[in-house]
Amino acid sequence: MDPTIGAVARVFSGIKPTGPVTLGNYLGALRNWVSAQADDDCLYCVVDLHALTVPHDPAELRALTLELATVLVAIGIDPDRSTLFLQSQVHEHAELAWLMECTASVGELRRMTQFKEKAGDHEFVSAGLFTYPALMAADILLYDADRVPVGDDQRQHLELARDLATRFNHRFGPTFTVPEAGIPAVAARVMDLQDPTRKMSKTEESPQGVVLLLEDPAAIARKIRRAVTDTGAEVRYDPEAKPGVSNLLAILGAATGQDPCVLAGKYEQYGPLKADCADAVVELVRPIQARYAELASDPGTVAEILSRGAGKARALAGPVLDRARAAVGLLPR
Ligand code: AQP
Repeated sequence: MDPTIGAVARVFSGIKPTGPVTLGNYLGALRNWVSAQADDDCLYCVVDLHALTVPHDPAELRALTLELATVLVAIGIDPDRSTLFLQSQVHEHAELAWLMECTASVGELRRMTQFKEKAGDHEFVSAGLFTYPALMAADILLYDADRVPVGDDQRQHLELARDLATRFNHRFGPTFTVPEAGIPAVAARVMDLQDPTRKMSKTEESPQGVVLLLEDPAAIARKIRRAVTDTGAEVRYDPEAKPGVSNLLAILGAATGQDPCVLAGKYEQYGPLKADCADAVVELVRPIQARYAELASDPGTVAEILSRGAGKARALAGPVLDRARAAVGLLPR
């Protein structure tokens, strides 16, 4: 018998406080964070160190960090079941990141498409943006995570984390668990409503194309009703040929637990699809917004949850970091 059958898996994932949480973040990753809690041992992290890789305003970062942690509790991350914490409050992340930077090659970091997209032709590109995937690998490996629920855009970084764990284990002896990516079958990459060939993003300057989880429901419905669709009137799930309609079908499917291909058969025109999609998303966000309003009125509660979470995370991360330090030949502290 497979000894892992019935065993509790360790799950880890993180989100950057770079902007207000989008529907893409929620459908692609966060709702799977919530469902994983039923069976698994979960750690969830607001990865604030990652937010420093791009230009930012310190006061805004503080506000976004607290807002994001509050959103995570509002969507259903249960601090009594899962460990919820801030990356910067567990210093082991930064220290293991150095070991990962020394395990990764410049060539493989250079191949990361997110680095190329974010670096673009900006005059200033931080070294941190380049080494970001090494920090992300450290985040995951510090907790012996078996599974990492992420959206499709993080697939390449996750693959790198697996490669680094495998390389480290090969060079220095068994040290890290090699994690699997948990990418959802539906809505793994929610696209911008105004440009469905581009990912919906927190930091994208596309006010009409990005749906925010905490946005006024009437504004959400308006954006979805005005989403760019494709030429031809046929409703078909075909992300290549019909990216706009397929995006709406994926959003509606994810929001209502239905298969986008099956859903497509129920519509003959774009209008009713947009109307149903708007209603479904509004229903999805309503209870989250109500819970968020309650929690935000008492910021002390979330601060206490984060402090407790950091304590629990440190207790797990410390021994793993010590294991990695010893493996590479660093003397004990
Ligand atoms: N559009 C998306 N569709 C599905 N999943 C998505 N995710 C992000 N955008 C989509 C998933 O959300 C989780 C948290 O993302 P992140 O904060 O780690 O950074 P990101 O992937 O770079 O997301 P953003 O929103 O695009 O942030 P910025 O603008 O700061 O780069 C991840 O699991 C991600 O896959």
